[in-house]
Amino acid sequence: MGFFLTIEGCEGAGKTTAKGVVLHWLNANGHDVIETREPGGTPLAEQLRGLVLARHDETVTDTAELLMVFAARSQNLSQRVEPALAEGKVVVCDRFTDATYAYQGGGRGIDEHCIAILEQLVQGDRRPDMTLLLDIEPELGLARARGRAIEQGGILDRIERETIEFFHRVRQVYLARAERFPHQYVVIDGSQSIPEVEAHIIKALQCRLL
Ligand code: T5A
Repeated sequence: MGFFLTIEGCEGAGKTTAKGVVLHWLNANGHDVIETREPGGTPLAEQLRGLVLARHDETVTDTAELLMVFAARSQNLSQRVEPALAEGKVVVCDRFTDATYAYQGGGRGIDEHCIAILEQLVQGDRRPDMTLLLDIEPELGLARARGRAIEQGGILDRIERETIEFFHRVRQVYLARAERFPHQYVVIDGSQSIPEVEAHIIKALQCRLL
């Protein structure tokens, strides 16, 4: 019933670009699709996203950050994801709980068993059917993300300002999870050109959804 597809990767890996390719292919092949993102996806979850990414005068504890991403996830799941899957739709979600393992687990150092407890509480048995992981050296991804932020006159969010070591730990957790869950993950080299990345994404979609 339905198909739950998530897109993951470090900053600037090309997730937004990949999402465009995925949505275009799914629509062209007659699938009924909704898109969402995490943290976010509902008005309340988007407010939580704002809190997670904003820079604050007061220190945000790692635990508070973890609870905010799961609070947003609970809203997104109950209001958007589960109803769409129940109607047989394909749900395309820009980041999901693999990001929590990578950022709060790898990046912040929170014990993965604590994350697993919240995952079970919030999601029950719901897991992605397929995860496209855009893998990239953090130096290249951050250069892209920071370049775009400068182009758009924006400022870096609270997480984008983390150290390069933080993003190396994030990447290592993503790669470890891809090895552990090969039925779920498709790893795509995000340092390739956009047409090359696009070709790999389409091949992966054809394998699972044609
Ligand atoms: N978070 C999220 C947690 O900490 N815990 C969680 O549980 C969850 C769910 C969300 C933040 O929240 C954190 C992680 C994140 O820090 P986000 O907006 O989802 O933020 O993630 P970002 O990584 O910040 O998104 P970006 O927009 O920076 O990166 P993308 O989407 O991966 O990259 P994209 O496609 O926008 O591309 C960036 C630039 O590179 C170019 C694009 O044109 C663009 O300018 N580009 C390429 N250039 C050359 N070759 C390619 N192949 C290219 N692909 C893209």
